[in-house]
Amino acid sequence: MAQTIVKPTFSKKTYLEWYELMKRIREFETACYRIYSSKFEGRREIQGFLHVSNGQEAIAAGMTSAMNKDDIVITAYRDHGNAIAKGISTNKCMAELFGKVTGCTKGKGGSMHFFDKEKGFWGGHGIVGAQIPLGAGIAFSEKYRGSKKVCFTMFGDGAARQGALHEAFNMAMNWKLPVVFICENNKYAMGTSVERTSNVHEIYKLGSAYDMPSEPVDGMSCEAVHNAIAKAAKHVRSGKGPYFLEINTYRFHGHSISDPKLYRTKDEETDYKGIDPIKVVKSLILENKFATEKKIKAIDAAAKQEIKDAVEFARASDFPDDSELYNDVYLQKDYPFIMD
Ligand SMILES: Cc1ncc(C[n+]2csc(CCOP(=O)(O)OP(=O)(O)O)c2C)c(N)n1
Ligand SMILES: [Mg+2]
Repeated sequence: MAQTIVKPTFSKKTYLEWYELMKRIREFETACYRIYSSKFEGRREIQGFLHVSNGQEAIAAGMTSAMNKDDIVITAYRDHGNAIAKGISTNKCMAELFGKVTGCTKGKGGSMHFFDKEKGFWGGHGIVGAQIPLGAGIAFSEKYRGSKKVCFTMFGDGAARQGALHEAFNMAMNWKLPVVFICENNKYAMGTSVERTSNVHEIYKLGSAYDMPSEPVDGMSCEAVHNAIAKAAKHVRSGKGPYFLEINTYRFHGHSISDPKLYRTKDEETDYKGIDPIKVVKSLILENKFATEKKIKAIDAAAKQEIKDAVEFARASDFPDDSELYNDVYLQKDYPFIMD
């Protein structure tokens, strides 16, 4: 696939905002990949699982420009980019990866469990597909309380094969809940391709079983994502019930850091890197003289510095105190067996 220069259909301001956000996310992901794979003063600073979203940034960018600030996002464990897009500071995100008390989940959640209720980011969920009914539940709560918020419920192509999806789709349609279901189809669930998990390869078609309006979206294009999200959100906010988008994308790295990616070809990777959304938006900005090379370099440098600062912040922060162990988890302090 050759990189194509698209004529602008959005304002200069929007393209620059998309570029800046995607660049910040890419720098964050690249930094945590590097830190995870190395040691600092003899120890690994980021432990546990780590799943990065390099390549999928146009989804976060297009969603951010199309949704209302007080809308809600809930997603799976590949959550860093969507959390940053929803406004959680990179300091808090990096500190969470370092297991520090200043993290967005006070250092107890790690990579898979970013969370910030104030920002409308309801996680970060490690159980594949678990967030699909949770997202429908959040939408139920918003409808019940009469708010106009939409809950954007995101999941992967692997999660789309979970039974919970069908129960959630059914009830969400039946109750006309304000939810946009979004499948980030990055072609693989760990090392298993979409083609190997079902006879139905076009995941958006699952919505038709529930009469849910559903469509595929080009997830390497910020414009396409924005347009689809805006259309879906308008439909949902008018009270007509859920909408389902299958956003087709690609993860440049393996499933997690330890994945050697033996299940896919170098040609496939090269093709998708040719349509890297950051490169596409950068070319469009330069071609249309929305910014000079110098301005682009300044945005790049600012993103690099922000993430460098976030690493310093995380490094300098404290680990949670032992007394915090049972706070904010689904266990009661006075539950008998934990006292022994
Ligand atoms: C219920 C459950 N089953 C299996 C796993 C192990 N697992 C972790 S990630 C994953 C693949 C999910 O792929 P997908 O939904 O496509 O998301 P992606 O990693 O591509 O973002 C699996 C099977 C799990 N975490 N939870
Ligand atoms: Mg996947």
